[in-house]
Amino acid sequence: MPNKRFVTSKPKSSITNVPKLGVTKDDFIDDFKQYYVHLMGRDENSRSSPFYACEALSLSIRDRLMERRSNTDKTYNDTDSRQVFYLSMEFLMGRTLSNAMLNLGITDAASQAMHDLGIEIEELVDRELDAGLGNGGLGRLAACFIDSCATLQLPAMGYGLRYEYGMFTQTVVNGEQVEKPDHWLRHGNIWEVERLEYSLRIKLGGHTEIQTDEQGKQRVCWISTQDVLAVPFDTPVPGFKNNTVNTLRLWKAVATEEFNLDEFNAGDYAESVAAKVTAEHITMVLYPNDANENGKELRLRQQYFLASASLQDVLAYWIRQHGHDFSSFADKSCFQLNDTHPSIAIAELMRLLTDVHGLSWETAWGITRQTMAYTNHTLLPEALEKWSVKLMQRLLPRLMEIIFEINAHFMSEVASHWPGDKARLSRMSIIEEGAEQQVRMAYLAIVGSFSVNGVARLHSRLLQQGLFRDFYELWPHKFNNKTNGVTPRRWLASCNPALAALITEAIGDRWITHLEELKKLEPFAEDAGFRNRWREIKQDAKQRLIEHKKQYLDIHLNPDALFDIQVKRIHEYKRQILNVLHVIHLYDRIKRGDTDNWVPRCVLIGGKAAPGYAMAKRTIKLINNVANVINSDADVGDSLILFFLPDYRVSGMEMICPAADLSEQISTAGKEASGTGNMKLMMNGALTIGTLDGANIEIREEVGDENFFLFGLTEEQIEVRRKHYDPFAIIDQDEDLQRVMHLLESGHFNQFEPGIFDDLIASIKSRYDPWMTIADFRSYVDAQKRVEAAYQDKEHWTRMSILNCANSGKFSTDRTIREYNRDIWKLDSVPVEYP
Ligand code: 26W
Repeated sequence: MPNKRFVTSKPKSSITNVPKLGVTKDDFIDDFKQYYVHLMGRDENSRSSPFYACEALSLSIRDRLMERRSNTDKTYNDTDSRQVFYLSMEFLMGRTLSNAMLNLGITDAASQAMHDLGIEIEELVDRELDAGLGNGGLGRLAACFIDSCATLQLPAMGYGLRYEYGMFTQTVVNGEQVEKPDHWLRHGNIWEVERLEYSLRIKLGGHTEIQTDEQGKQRVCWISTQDVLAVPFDTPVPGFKNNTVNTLRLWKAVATEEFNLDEFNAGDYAESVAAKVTAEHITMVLYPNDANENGKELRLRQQYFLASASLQDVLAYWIRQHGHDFSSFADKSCFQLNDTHPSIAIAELMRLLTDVHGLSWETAWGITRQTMAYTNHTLLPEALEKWSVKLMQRLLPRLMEIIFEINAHFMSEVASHWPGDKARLSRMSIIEEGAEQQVRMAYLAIVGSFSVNGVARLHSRLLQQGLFRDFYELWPHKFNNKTNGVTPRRWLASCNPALAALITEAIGDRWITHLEELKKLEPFAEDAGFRNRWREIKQDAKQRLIEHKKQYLDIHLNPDALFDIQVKRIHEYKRQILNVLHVIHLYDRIKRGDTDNWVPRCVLIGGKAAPGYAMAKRTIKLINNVANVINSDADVGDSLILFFLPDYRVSGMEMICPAADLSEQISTAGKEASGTGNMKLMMNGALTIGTLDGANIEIREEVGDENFFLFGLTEEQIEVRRKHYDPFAIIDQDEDLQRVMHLLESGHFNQFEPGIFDDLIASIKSRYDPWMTIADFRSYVDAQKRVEAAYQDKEHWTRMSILNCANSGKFSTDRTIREYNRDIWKLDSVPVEYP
């Protein structure tokens, strides 16, 4: 007999059937007060804390998101739609509030509500901490992708890790980078919802055993593991004014409730509790390396934790919907792997389908190869992930067995395609032989998936002809290109409202979701009145950037100068040093009095260096030292300013790109897979000075050579020149470069710090400098001269600025995602009704 108190009766009304929330100014005022006064217990009349005001507004907006999210979920369930799952170790989301208001179409109502309450909304927006759960391009791309998926009404879900500490914050002390942990969750995170009910168990360690099940079938069992719980936290991802709100699900590692009984009984209570802490380390911190794999065990734990939790989650959902019949699983699901970081998912899906759900190897492999797709983001050999077989055997013994088996099948496929070609077998093997056996994760990713793509046309071609050549010969149909993009909601509509309003006034607002419509701006480049307004908006943005920086930094910038911007991770291949060489050259010209037709410049460089990357850190020191000398030289004055912008991050770029005149995209040709900062700057009317690298090539193609400052060796020329590269001879023949090198080598920028730049100087003077900085110096300086000449003619510069924006339509992630969907995912768009 059930306990009477718990007998359930038929509900009179469903719990989830709550009245719809309004979106007028008055609705926001009511809800704001409700949260501010009742939930937070703050006094309405002494509103001293913008923090709580920000929380109260955000909570009101979150309610609207949640309502639409459950509606969206229900629609996807009811329609049993095919779905894509975007697996990424990084989602660099930045701030949420203003983007959420924009996409919900409530910016005006919410702003007016706050205004009526005596609060300026900009102040609240600026209080929000960045969710910095990524390093750079790859992580931000994931964030732009899920925005576009929601806007295109695609059933897409992001899966990632909920790091307790995101990308470190950077301060500069005595010109050097100092890293501080980014405890971004310290005041909580109101945008997420914990979903304890969907927690999952993740295995680590232990060993495998063959056991016979009730049906007499032999099965591999992975036992004696140390398990960790994966707890999901969901963040809503709204589409642009379309009622779709998708989900980003981030996993947190939590210790299981069990104690290690042996240790406990032996009296090692403290040790057994300490083991719990180890489990929770898994999602403690984001690795701050953007291009150097370092084989750390904790990183492998993170990768497996993400892959296993996400796949188990998808399978559990499948079983709730369809039972244990997996025959149409591949028709309904697709996984996109953001680089090799989550590619252990290929082996994990095999494990789950065979060991746990009892499918045959062949059936499971068929499903895996039809559902997995892999995106490569870099050609740099030092960034290609390899895991030691020994480490994998210890941490993931069952996964290692599966990878060996995948490789055995694959090697026989290669052998039958190229009979007798031993060299080919060893080149293509997923297992690299050598002093220590290693798993080549990129090869596992290619073998286990049906699609392999690069992120810009050149990059994809180089993958096919170079890095993955053998695989391309075997499976040409797998390879494709998907040129990157950025979301125009955040990177134009929201970060540059004045420019967005001018554009909308001229051509209507369809550009926000159909960015190719910006093309209609072209005729306005010939309209003097329009150009004037365009210039004013740029000028205001510069002023705003200056005022903003002044709050935190001792900075003096000249708003009438050309704003010359290079913001991105600090890396030798991105050649921030080439930029500095040019600045030193300009300084030298001023000192020599060679200043006819001078164009005043503010050169702003920002970016983080991986904490273990000595040369990148030394580059930051160089920028700061050169800045110190130049900025304090009375002969220089306002003619030339160099500034290092500390703690460059998503919200930083939102302030910077509206103010940029010139975008520095100066990587060694063939090294930058795509670049996406180049696109944000172009969209906001900056002109590019760049090499034929990554997406620069496509940017130039769109905007035309006459609106782009091209310089430098091509990728082919670089590879030819490399063989007989002689930087000494180049310096010898270039008087300007000699003078620059002399200033550097004489210690002019490090008078009281002798020798600190010796390694850096030696690296660019080396015949083996992989980045060949000296080779491009002359052509870079000449291109910068063309920039100056163009900037002299304000009207013409503005024309070019408008044309850059007008031709940036291709670089919307809406276009990128449409292509992913057309060629790889093949999802139907699923409109969501919101009565
Ligand atoms: C193993 C450590 C590690 C971590 C991250 C290695 C490599 C990475 C990424 C590949 C770094 C990254 O962000 N790559 C960038 O991806 C962008 C999005 O596709 C491209 O636009 C950039 O060109 C590429 O450098």
